[in-house]
This record gives sequence, structure tokens and C-alpha cells, in this order.
Amino acid sequence: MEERLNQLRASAMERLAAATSPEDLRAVDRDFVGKQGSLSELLASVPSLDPKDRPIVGKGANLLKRDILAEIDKRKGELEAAEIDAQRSGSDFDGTLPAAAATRGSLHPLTLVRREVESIFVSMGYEVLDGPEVELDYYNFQALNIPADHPAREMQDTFYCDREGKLVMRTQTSPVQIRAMERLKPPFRVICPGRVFRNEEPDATHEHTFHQVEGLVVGEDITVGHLSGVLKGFLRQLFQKDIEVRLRPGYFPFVEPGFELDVRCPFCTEGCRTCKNTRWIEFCGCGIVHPKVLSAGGIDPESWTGFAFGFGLDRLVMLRYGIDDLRHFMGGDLRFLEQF
Ligand code: FA5
Repeated sequence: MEERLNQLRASAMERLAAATSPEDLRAVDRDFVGKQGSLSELLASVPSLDPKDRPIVGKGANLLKRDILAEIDKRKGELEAAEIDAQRSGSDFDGTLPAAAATRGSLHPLTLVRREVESIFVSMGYEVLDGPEVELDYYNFQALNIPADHPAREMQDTFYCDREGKLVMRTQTSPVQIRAMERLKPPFRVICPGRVFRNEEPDATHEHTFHQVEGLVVGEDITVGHLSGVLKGFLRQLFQKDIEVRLRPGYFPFVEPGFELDVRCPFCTEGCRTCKNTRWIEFCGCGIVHPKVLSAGGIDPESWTGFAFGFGLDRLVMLRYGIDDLRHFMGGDLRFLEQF
């Protein structure tokens, strides 16, 4: 009986050593350990054996079963490792094939247009400045001729950052006007692109977080002619054609006189959805810098004059690419972003 067990062990181990596939391993399992297998047959015959042989055969068969199952497991691991090695360095590896293309991100449309705006103004001799997004109430309002309790504060619903109302999320890029005046000696010309915040319910043309580009020129005898000339020159470069503009009176406490500048709709000649059939599109607030603002910035209003403007970058990007809803910009939808 022991001899029969030894024979079974030798033949099972020989087949396992020669196995080259998972099927070979399953066949050994079936032929030796499975219900119809040799070991099961042997165990079934135990009751008919001589009583003294029964424990020897029973124990031996169970031990052999355990050893065969362990060897199957071991061989399975070895075969899998060999297969991975073969795939890595085997015959079907073609080192001349091009590598899988890496997926590349793209710049956000706001970044693309902001860079374009910056390079146009830089080509006109402007310096690009930055300013803090969390701003002192002083720079965002007071120094811009908007004292506390001034009704103009209601034009921009503000996120305050502290109980005393000293710190705000800036509602406009205009505070950088004051910071620029404090730092630079006239004459100078600067633009300041940046993120601004207002407590507004988002819709297709409004966001609580959006972007503006501020412009400020301080020099001698600055006039409204300089202001409209610069903005026209900028728009010509941006849209690569002459764009008619018009000035309407507009109220901003930090400019006097103040205007809203509208541009001729670049998309139509007879009215369209973008210009709401008016043929004009509101482009920015602007005007001649108020003497009180120059003084607040440490510049003598008797000697120097200036103009300032501020436009919404998001709305410019919408115009540029024909985007109908400004909420796409912050929505994080890759299907939108991948188009740029
Ligand atoms: C201002 O913020 C002034 N600081 C502009 C200015 C600068 C006037 C210098 C005079 C001199 P206004 O609140 O109109 O103005 O905003 C300017 C532009 O920001 C608007 O023309 C519009 O394009 C954009 N804008 C305003 N509110 C939103 C909003 N909620 N979402 C997106 N864009 C907005």
C-alpha cells in the first residue's frame, strides 16, 4: 500500500514539474485530488483494507493530498511570474513601436486671453502688476473715494473677511490703482489682471468669482482722447480689425468724468444674440482719475492727471470664443476645457 502512495506521489510531482500552463495544473488536480481522482479512489477503498493498513493509508493519502495542493499553488505562482517575464522581454515585444502618447493638458481660455491682453499692453509700454485678492477695505473702497456708508458700496455686494469690516475679498481690481500710485513715480502706465469676488447669484453672465483687467495711466495733461485711443488700439490688436467704440456717461466714484465704454458688436452688422440686437456690447467702466484718488495715492493732482479703465476678462473671453455661459469657466467640466 505504501508503495502505491509513493508511486502516486512520484507521478503527481513529475506532472506538476512538467506543467507549462494553468490547464496542466487543473488536470493534475482533477486526476489526483478531484472526486474521481486516484487519491479519492484510494481513500474510498480504506474501509475494505486490512485494519492495520487503514490508518497508514488514510493518513498517507491525506498527507499526499495536502502536498499536491501546495505544489499546485507553488507552480501556479511560478507560471504566472514566467508569463509576465515573457511579456516583458518575449518575442512579441517590439522596441521599435512608438510609445503610447502622453495625455497633455491645455491652458484655460481665461489664461490664453489674459496672456494675449498682457502682451498687447506690454507692446504699448505698460507694466503688468499684481495685487492681493484679500484686500484692505481702505484700498478697495476708501482710497477710491468710496467712504464707509457711501451708497456706491451697494453697487458691489462684498464678502467681508472680518467683523470690523477692515478686510474684504476685493470686489474689483481698482485697489491696485492706489497700490501702483504708492509704488511708482509718474509718469507710468500699468495694467493689473486679477480675480475679483462679489456676493452675486451666478447666471449666464454673472459669477461670484470672476476676472477683471484694470488699466491706469498717470502723466501730464491726460485727456479722454488718450483713454479712448488706447482702448481702441487695444481692441484693434485683439480682434485684428478696427472696432468702433462709444462712451456713455457712467458713475464710478474714483473717476470724474466717468464712462461706460461700449464696443461695436464684432459678430454682426444687423444685430445678433450676442449684442441683444443693439449692435453694441458693454465693454468696460473708465474715466479720468478723480483728484482725490491721486492724492490718496500720494500723487499731486495739480501736477499730474490720469485715466483708468476696468473690464471683465470673462466676458471678453466669451466674446472671443463665442461662449454663451460664463459658468463654464469655473465648472471644471473637462469636455469644455479640452476644446482649448
Ligand atoms: C468696476 O468694477 C470698476 N472698478 C471698473 C472701473 C475701473 C471703472 C476703472 C472706472 C475706472 P463694474 O462693476 O462695472 O466696474 O465691473 C467691471 C466689469 O466687470 C463689467 O463691465 C463686467 O464685464 C465685469 N463684471 C461685473 N460683475 C460681474 C460678474 N458678477 N460676473 C462677471 N463679470 C462681471
